[in-house]
Amino acid sequence: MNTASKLGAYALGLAAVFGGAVGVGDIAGPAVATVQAEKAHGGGHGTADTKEPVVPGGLQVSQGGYTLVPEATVVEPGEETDFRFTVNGPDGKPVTRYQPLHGKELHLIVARRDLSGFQHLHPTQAGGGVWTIPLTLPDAGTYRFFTDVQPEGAKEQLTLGTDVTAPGDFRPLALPKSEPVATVDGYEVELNGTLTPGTTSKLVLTVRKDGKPVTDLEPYLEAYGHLVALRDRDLAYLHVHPDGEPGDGKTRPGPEITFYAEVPSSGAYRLYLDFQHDGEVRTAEFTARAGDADRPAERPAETDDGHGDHEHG
Ligand SMILES: [Cu+2]
Repeated sequence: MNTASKLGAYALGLAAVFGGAVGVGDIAGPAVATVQAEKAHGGGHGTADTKEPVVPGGLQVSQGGYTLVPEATVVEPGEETDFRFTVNGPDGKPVTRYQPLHGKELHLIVARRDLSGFQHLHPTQAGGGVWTIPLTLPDAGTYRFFTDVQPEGAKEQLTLGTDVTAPGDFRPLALPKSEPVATVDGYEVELNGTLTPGTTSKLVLTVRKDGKPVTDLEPYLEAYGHLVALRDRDLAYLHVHPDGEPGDGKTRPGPEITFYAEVPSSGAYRLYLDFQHDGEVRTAEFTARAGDADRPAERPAETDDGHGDHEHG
């Protein structure tokens, strides 16, 4: 059974908006679907059991005939700009019609390439297929922009990615150490579960405030939590939705949010959990490691002299 169908089983009924192959926790899904679609196009359809090499989402600016076209790829740091872009279709023209994904036609995720400065934004259409969003890149550096979209007529959901640079001097931040509890605005979020490359891993995030479990999380974009994972060093992208939805009669509004995620390789990932409580969306961030290979990927946070990749002894 290949990755897409395995995850499809988990995704049944809860991620239909993302399309069957994308599903829950499926960094590999879109690429697998692409491979299969190409095979189908070439006349073969029956090789679903063959494990194909998979390109994770977000690494390409153009995929399946659709291309992310930013109006500018240089943005002054610390200043609000009107960031504009289009997604151009196979005919070269901006796409104007999209299938909503979790209540929005387009999700824009921004992170600096050192995995700091995460933003999850929802641009609006300005007409003619042009998307616009007031955006501030707080500090200098190169940022990765991801758009989650499903253009009408596209076979699947796509995550297109482009670099945008905020010019100036900057020092990359070390990847924070892997800690089970993240704190944001007085909330503590605890991460339980282990990412195992190539298999579906259960992650449970527990939200507390002042030491007490939060049991009245609010739906945000049709879910109690959204989890984005970015792979350290190349920013391969994974967007996971929880197991269960608000209003399904069994999913509780906290304190636990359960995700099923599959990461494509060992190494370090930065996880960003968006959750809403008391009318505000907050992001809890974690560093998580998948597998044991590639240990040097975890750059020491405090005592680092910038040469954390050296192994002694
Ligand atoms: Cu979004």
